[in-house]
Amino acid sequence: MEDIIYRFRLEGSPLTCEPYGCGHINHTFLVRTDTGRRYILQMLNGGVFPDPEGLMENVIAITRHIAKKCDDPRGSLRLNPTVEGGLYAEDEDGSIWRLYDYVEGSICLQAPETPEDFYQSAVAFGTFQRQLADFPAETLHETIPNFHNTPDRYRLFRRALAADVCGRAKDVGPEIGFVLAREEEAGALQRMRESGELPTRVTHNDTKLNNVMLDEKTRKPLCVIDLDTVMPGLAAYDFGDSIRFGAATAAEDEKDLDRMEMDLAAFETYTRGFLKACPDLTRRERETLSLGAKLMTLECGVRFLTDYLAGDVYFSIHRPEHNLDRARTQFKLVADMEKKWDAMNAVVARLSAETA
Ligand code: ADP
Ligand code: GN1
Ligand code: MG
Repeated sequence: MEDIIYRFRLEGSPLTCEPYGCGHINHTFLVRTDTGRRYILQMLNGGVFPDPEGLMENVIAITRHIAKKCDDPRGSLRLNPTVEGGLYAEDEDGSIWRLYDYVEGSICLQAPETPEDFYQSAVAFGTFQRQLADFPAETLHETIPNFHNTPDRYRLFRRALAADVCGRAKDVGPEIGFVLAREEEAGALQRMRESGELPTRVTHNDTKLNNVMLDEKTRKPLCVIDLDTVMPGLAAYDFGDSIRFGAATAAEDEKDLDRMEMDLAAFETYTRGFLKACPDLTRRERETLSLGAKLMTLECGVRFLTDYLAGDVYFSIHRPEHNLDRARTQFKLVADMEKKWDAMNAVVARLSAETA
């Protein structure tokens, strides 16, 4: 049992506390008590989040803002107080811990089981963005500076490549070539953000399918979780990262690249749900949705490859070449999106016209 659990006010006495979920960043545990209550206990990854107190201020404010707009208590993550009355606890090593209610009666998917599941995840993330449209964005802490600043991700990639601390660069020549060949295009969204061409919104920035909870019976959205990267951003980031993960025909770490493609039908399904939930996207924002899909996928691949070169210091890995396998699937997806580029844009244009 993690001792830290006793710092929180629980209903009942804790019986079990076990590692839980498939996140790559935080340490997540499922806690059960003798009354049958379940909680999610999380230790924030201090190496990833430089300002955990600022992050928790964000999470507290965002969950309160969303809870006010929902009738169902499961419509927002709910933090539980510590015995001292705070909403997070610091352990003797300086790590920050928090305790959420377990979202009961929910499912969390690693891949859509039906097109409808993926559609509902689009509604969930689109609704999340809309619920935060009146949130004061300037009060948010930037929990990871330059999170989706793709040129900055290239800068970090080049730095890891030059340092090559594990001597791995020699084995990944084709992957390095793939990244460098796309550097100019990779900066497109960042340039549009800086020029003011695209509005800044409060975005989630990590819109993987396993960061949304669906009702296990109705399979409709309950809430969006993993709020650590909620920051000002672009609609294309959230749309794009969902496509990267959920419109892929194989898992993020699939070794057989022949199985990895971007499913155009799934792309259409997600686009329909996202546009329905976020009808006020500007024309220019809609025009950049496909670009968001391609660049979020490329950026994620660059990040996995950077971490592979740096010795696997950021993402949790479960086998030696895990980050390299992940980078390769992302590059395969990007290449497939390049082939399907005109079709992707045609889907967005058609659905935009229908919802205008
Ligand atoms: P990470 O940042 O490491 O991805 P998450 O906050 O996404 O951490 O949590 C990891 C996993 O734990 C989620 O994908 C989900 O399966 C599960 N999880 C997290 N919070 C809850 C919750 N409140 N109720 C039920 N399951 C949860
Ligand atoms: C991480 O925390 P998790 O597992 O939901 C990462 C995302 C990546 C994703 C790739 C804070 O998401 O940016 O896209 O892995 N989160 C952080 O699967 O870096
Ligand atoms: Mg997560």
